[in-house]
Amino acid sequence: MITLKNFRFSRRTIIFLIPVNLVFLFFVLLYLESIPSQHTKALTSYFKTPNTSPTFSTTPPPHAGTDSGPESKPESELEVKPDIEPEVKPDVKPDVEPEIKPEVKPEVKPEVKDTLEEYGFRIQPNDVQFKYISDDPSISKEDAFLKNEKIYLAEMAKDASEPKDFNMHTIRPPPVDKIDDYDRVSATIVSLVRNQEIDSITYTIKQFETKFNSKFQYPYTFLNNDQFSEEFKERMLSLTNAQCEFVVIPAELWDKPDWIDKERETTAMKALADLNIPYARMASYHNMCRFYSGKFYNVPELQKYKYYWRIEPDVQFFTDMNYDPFKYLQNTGKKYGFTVNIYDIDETVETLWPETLDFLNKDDNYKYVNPKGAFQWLTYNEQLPKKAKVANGYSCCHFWSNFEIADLDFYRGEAYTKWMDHLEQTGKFYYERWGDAPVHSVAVGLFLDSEKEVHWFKDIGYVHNPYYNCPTSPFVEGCEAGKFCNFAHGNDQNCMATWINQVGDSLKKVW
Ligand SMILES: Nc1nc2c(ncn2[C@@H]2O[C@H](COP(=O)(O)OP(=O)(O)O)[C@@H](O)[C@H]2O)c(=O)[nH]1
Ligand SMILES: [Mg+2]
Repeated sequence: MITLKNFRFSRRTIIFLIPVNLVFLFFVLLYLESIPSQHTKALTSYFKTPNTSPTFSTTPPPHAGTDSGPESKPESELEVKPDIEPEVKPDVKPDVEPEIKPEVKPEVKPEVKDTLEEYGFRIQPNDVQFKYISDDPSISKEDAFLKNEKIYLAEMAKDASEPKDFNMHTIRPPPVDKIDDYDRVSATIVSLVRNQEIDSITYTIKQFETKFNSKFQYPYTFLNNDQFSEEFKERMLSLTNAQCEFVVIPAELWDKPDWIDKERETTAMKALADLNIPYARMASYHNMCRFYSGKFYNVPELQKYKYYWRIEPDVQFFTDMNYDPFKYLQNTGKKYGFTVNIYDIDETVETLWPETLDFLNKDDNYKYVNPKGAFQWLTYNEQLPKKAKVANGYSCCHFWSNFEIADLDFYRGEAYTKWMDHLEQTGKFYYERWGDAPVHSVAVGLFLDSEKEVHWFKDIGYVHNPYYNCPTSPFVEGCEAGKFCNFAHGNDQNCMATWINQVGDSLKKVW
């Protein structure tokens, strides 16, 4: 029988049992410890499941509250569980870049009222005004002219080989054998022309091809209010390897509207003719001006293009172009490019400026005015003060639109479209003789940033008789640097110095 004595553990048994117990105890403790952390893990994985709310959900899992343990705690406590991290949403950017709205608000000056006296403009709802601020109010027109001529000649004496504000090496012409593969911008060379101008447009295109387009082969769009003759088409096709489109302008974009008052028109034409205003009585010239002002960018065949270069019969190009000016505009964000800057005949635009101000002071149209506009250039009145007087505050300075390289979307935009609707309903393309050049220029001066969006193609030597842009440049041949007019008495028609003053130091970044 087993006696108590017999039951006593032998020393060997005790030595064996101690580690066994310790191991058992260890596992028991480990198990007890593991219970809450498993619950926590379950809860954590619930909150991290992909279909839960993107923000940290306070909704307990379906089984919460039925079990004992952490899940049955109040929701507020669940919310602050330290090891439950809210789902971190990856920084997913929307596919569509957020639209960057152009700044249309006027610069905020401490005293808005002072801007008219200090800076020459006030741009507020139903209160848009412009005023020329002179630094020498008593200057005579003769002295103003001499001062401006000096500014112009000094500027033209500087080298103007190429613009400096862009890496021109990236927009060079393609190698001759790669021209078919050239990655062209959406652009066309535009010319409104009549069949009888076949020789004078041939003269233009021959040079234009030599100096520029044979290297790039941008397509031509010839526009006419009549059918182009076969002879005309064949001749143009023989001058270029580029594509040519011959377009008859739809009558509604060309013809004078029916509602124009014939009597008023005839009286106005006679009044202008009496002043020896060129083309005063020429109905087709009025149509042309209206078409180039407010219609040409709506021609169906031009819808596929964003940029255009306008050329005219009988002009001359003097610069051997070694870069793509459309790509230059596109890459710099510029919208309007010009070469010649002159005064218009004031009697032809007597009410263009007042009508424009009427528009800007209507509804919320003030918002279309770009606070960086060329207001001082638009209102300058010292060199030819009679101009600004007759034109009711408009200097008559304008970019000569027989040369233009520009962005068609500028005209297609809201500001230009609405303003053009306003001008159109006045009928004054017929009751006065508003030209497309002052019309484009007033819009450029009001709606664009004069320093960033308007470009003087100073490097492009050009003449439309009698006015020149002739730069100092190794790429120019055939004109005299700095020459402005074929007749000395026409030099006072130059408005470029006012533009140079307007854009100030920004010109130094380009030239
Ligand atoms: N198809 C067509 N083109 C015209 C008409 N009148 C003018 N043009 C063109 O419009 C542009 C400006 O006319 P232009 O006579 O040169 O005017 P200016 O430069 O102001 O003297 C030129 O390209 C002309 O060929 C017209 O009645 N029909
Ligand atoms: Mg012309």
